[in-house]
Amino acid sequence: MLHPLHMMAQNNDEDGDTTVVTDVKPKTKRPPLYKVLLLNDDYTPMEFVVHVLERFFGLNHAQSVEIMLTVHKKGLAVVGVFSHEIAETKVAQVMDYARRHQHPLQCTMEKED
Ligand code: TYC
Repeated sequence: MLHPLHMMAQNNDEDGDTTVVTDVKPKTKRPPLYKVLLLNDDYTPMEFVVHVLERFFGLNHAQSVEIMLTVHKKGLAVVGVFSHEIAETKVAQVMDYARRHQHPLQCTMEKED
């Protein structure tokens, strides 16, 4: 398959003996973004979740308490939106940190629409 930059439409003119080459608009595709989600559970202490949000997502204390309470009440919340690589790193950092502290906290990622 041709790269979009190299694609051209070839149109025959009136005479039918000349090929007019028309550039096709280059279609740039920005990479998809991913939501990082935090899931509720019955055991992870609220203060630990607040600490995780401050430590790995650069949120201040008030923002972290607010998101933690949203997760606690609604079951989950989006904690940030990132490129695939950054989202994967955040999820791995949170999962590893929770495991090391023996908390069942779950963090996952989902492609944005
Ligand atoms: N539900 C937990 C509790 O009552 C607190 C909690 C909040 C746990 C957010 C996980 O992602 C979470 N201790």
